[in-house]
Amino acid sequence: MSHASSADQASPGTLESVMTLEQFILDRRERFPQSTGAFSRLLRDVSVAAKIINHNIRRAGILDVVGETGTVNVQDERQKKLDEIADRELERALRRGGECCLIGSEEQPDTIPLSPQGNFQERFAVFFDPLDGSSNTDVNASVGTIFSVYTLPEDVDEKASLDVTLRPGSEQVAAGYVAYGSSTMFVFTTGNGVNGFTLDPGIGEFLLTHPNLQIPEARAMYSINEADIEDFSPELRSFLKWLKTKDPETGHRIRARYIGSFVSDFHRNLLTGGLYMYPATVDHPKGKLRLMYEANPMAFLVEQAGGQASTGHQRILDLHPDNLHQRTPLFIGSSPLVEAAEAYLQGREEDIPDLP
Ligand code: AHM
Ligand code: MG
Repeated sequence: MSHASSADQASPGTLESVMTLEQFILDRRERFPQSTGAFSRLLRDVSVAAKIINHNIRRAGILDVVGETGTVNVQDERQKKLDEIADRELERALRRGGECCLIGSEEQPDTIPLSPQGNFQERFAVFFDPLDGSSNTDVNASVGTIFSVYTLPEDVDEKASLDVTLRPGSEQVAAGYVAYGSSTMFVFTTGNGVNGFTLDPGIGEFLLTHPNLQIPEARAMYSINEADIEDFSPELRSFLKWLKTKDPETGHRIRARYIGSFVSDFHRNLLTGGLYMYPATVDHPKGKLRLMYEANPMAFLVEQAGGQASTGHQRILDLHPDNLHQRTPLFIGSSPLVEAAEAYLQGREEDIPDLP
C-alpha cells in the first residue's frame, strides 16, 4: 500500500513525482520554529548522520562493526561497536553543522557543549539515543536512532544550559527517529503532524512516502517483555489479561509483537495500531527507557499522530526531568489502549473505553 498523496503519485517512479526530505523541509520552513534556516540545516545534519549510520549498519557482518567494544556506558550497559559509531557520527554531524549548542547522548555521561566559545546565536539542544536496541545488531534485527530537539531561551549562558534544557517534553520543538529495518525510514515531527521518509539507496535521498501519519485506533498489536510478568503489578497483569480477551462478536484477538528494539516496535505499532509497554519492574524500578531521548521524542511523535504516551499515571510530556539519563515507565500507542492501561493501573476499571 502506498502512503504517497495523489499529487505525489502523478508520475510514479520519476524523481519529479516524489519529494525529498530536504525539499520538504525547505517547502515548510515557514511552519518551523526558526525562519533563519538554521533549523532546516539541523534536520539536514541529523539526516546526514543517519545515512552514515545506515551505511555502517548495512555492512555489519562484512566489516568489523558488530560485537562489543569492551567498554560500558554511564548506565553500565556494554557498548556495541555500532553504538560508538552512531554516537560519534551524530556528534560529528551536529558539531560540523554548527546549529546546535548542546548535545546529550545515551552513550555519554554528561551533556556536551558544542560551542565552547559561548557562541549561542543558534540555540538548539539535541538529545539522542544514537542506536536504540543495539543488542539486535549481532542477530541482524532492526534498530533505530531517536532524537529530540529543544530551543534554548535567549538569555541562557553556557553553564546554565544543561539545567535550562532539562525541560518537559511538551517544550520540544522537533523529534524523530530513524528506523533501520528492511528499509531505512526517517520519521519526524515539528508539531505539525508526523511525516515519514524512506531512504532510496540508489540516489541516497530520503523520499516522502508516509505523509501525515496517524496511528490507527485498532487493537492490532501489543508489545511488552512478558518474561518479566512475575515482576508486574496485579493491576498490570489484569490489564494484560483483559487486553488478550477475544472480541465475542468478531472473534478478533490482539497479536503480540516484541522485537526488543523500541524504535522498531514503536514504528510497527504506529503503522498498525497498538500499544508498547515498558513498566517498572524489579530490575528497573523506575522503568527502563530514558525520558530525554527515548520516551519524550516518541511521546511527541505519537501525540502528533493522534495517540498518547503515559507513565500509567501521568502524561509523559508533562514530566519534569531532573537528569539527562532519567528513566520512566512507558505506555505508548493508540489512544484507547493507553487510556485502558491507565484505567487499570489507577484502579478505574469503570473508565475502560470500548475498543474499536
Ligand atoms: P538501549 O537503548 O540500550 O538499546 O535499551 C533500550 C531497549 C529498547 O530498545 C527495548 O525496547 C528495550 O531496551 C528492551 O529491553 P528488554 O530486553 O529488557 O525487554
Ligand atoms: Mg535505547
